[in-house]
Amino acid sequence: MLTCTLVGAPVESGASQVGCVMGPDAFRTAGLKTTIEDLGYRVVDLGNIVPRAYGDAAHVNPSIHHLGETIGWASALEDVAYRAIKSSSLPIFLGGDHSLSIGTVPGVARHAAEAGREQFVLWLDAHPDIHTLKTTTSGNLHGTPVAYFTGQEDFDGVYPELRYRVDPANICMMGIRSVDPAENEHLTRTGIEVHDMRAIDERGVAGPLRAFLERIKKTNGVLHVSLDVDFLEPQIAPAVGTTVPGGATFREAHLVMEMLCDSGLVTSLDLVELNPFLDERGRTAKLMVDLCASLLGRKVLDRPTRSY
Ligand code: 6HN
Ligand code: MN
Ligand code: MN
Ligand code: MN
Repeated sequence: MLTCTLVGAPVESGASQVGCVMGPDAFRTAGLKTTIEDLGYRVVDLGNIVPRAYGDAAHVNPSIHHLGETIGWASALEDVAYRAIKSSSLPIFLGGDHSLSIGTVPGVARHAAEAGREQFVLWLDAHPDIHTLKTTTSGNLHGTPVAYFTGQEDFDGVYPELRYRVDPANICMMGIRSVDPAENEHLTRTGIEVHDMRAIDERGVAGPLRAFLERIKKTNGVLHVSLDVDFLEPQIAPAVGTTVPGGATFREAHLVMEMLCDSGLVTSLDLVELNPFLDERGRTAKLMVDLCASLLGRKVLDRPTRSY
């Protein structure tokens, strides 16, 4: 039986609004564990982890806040992510804000490197989260994970030493619709594949995703999926502090999950930015659990798996 490990990471130091601290427990209340068990998995819930001991950390960019705390979380998460992916078929990291990926992505990338596989990342988000410490103007560190784990300079000696970076050529972003000017430059410089909402309006999600999955299959790579609640249209997913209109629809999001399931390539998952304080009767938490179910094999009809 395949084992799925749930890791709660109630980090909210990377966001400007409080509330993500309640995220992991809201996923549990929405029935994540039994939903996954009903799909035939053994589920181990490791509970909520705590950050490494941290002190005050300062940076020349005065807008940055909660630097020490966010690094404390990242360092604990890198370790737990590595151990969780080593011991199970699918770790799911329950955020917490998106600064969680500062730890989870390098942690799973270490496992991939040791297995001689290439690490790929699918970033489902309204934002590219590719600020460096110099370029962030909000100072919210959930806007920085992609710049860090692709090895952009300027994190050296501040964030944990990056031993396992992800090649920008192995990243695909979908749902993007809010990009700061400096992030635009970083995206151009790194050449990361971005399917913004304009592109999805024109081409849909299936074509670009199929091409990315084929690329992963060809290199025998492994795939980490990072799902930010704000990837979704705020009318169906209001529980996030950084809503941007014009997000993925219910069907677009499910199709992404169903294709990911059929691909068999997903080896780890972040569910991030859920802020239960902003939810309406738990509907966002429930939708995220349903998306997770689609990713893990819930089907509309029992028919042979389609190959993507
Ligand atoms: N997220 N680019 C904006 C900032 O503050 O740097 C938004 C970041 C959003 C972060 O979506 O995880
Ligand atoms: Mn494993
Ligand atoms: Mn994000
Ligand atoms: Mn976002």
